Amino acid sequence: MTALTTLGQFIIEKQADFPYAKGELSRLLRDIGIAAKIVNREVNKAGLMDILGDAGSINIQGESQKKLDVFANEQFISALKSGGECCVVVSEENDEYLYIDSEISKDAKYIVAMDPLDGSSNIDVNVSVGTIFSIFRRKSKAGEATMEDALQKGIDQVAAGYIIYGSSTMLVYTTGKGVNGFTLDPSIGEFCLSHPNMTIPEDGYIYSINEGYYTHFPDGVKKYIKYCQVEDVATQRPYTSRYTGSMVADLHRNMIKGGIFIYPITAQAPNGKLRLVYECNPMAFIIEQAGGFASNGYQRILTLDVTELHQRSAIFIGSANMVKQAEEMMKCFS
Ligand code: AFP
Repeated sequence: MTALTTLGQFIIEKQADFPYAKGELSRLLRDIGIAAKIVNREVNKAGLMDILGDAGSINIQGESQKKLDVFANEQFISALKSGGECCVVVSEENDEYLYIDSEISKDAKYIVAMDPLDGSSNIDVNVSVGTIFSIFRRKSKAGEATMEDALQKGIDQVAAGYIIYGSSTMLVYTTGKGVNGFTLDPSIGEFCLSHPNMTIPEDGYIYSINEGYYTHFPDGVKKYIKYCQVEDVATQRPYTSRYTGSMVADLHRNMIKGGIFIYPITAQAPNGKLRLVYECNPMAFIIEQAGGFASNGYQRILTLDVTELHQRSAIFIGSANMVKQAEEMMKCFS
């Protein structure tokens, strides 16, 4: 029997990878892990409790918030506040960034951007949802953190991860030295290392896109979808189509099995739907660390300029060869 490694043990062991680190990032990741367990408990109870339905408020994207979104947002913020290693939180649920003005946090080194409960429209129907997080070092030296601290390019992330609340709950993260996945063992209440050194196959046979919007897609995307559907024995086409409406679930599956996830610009969403800071950038960092690639169709996601907290972007992400091929087809029509 192999020895069990908990997330806490793993984080401490990996601190040696950063000889000058003083343990702040480790503590920050541990705080996120604790909040994830609390959110997991509530997500699991969602079908039982009178917790479904709109909380009544509308977030900056004009979307109605579910109560569990609000709950998850509060839990992560509260864990980050009490941990003291994060001075700014950018969240999908908050219009502005939140500067943590407490004695222990105000000079903390790290910024956290997050989507506390992504895919939340799936909660009502018991389909997987997820949390996505991204961690940066602050640029300003001390005192109140600035907008510049919050608006950093994806390439400057020091860590990123996601939690998938699925048939089992997993936390997957990277600190720029590969990707590791931990499955929550409910009997001991610990995330345990279950997927060490995760890698995404270079080629895949799954494509994930909301084909209902086909007529509104750019021609390059239409061409790529047709390519996926054409029969060809040599390349094992037609590919399989899988799309849950929960990015974390779709990307997690594609990371393990190989595949591409696309959310392009559409006629209705001319800049794309997904958010660069707390959806595209963290997922791009994780997938690249696993050996895959992420693009907006023309440019690597991690190098895109960030000008707004809730900026949107198109995304093509997954197995490197699939994303490169989709990019080639986009170029044909640009
Ligand atoms: P919600 O959090 O509003 O459910 O959005 C989920 C999401 O951001 C992402 O997880 C999905 O892949 C994508 O939007 C689904 O969008 P469509 O319903 O337009 O396909």
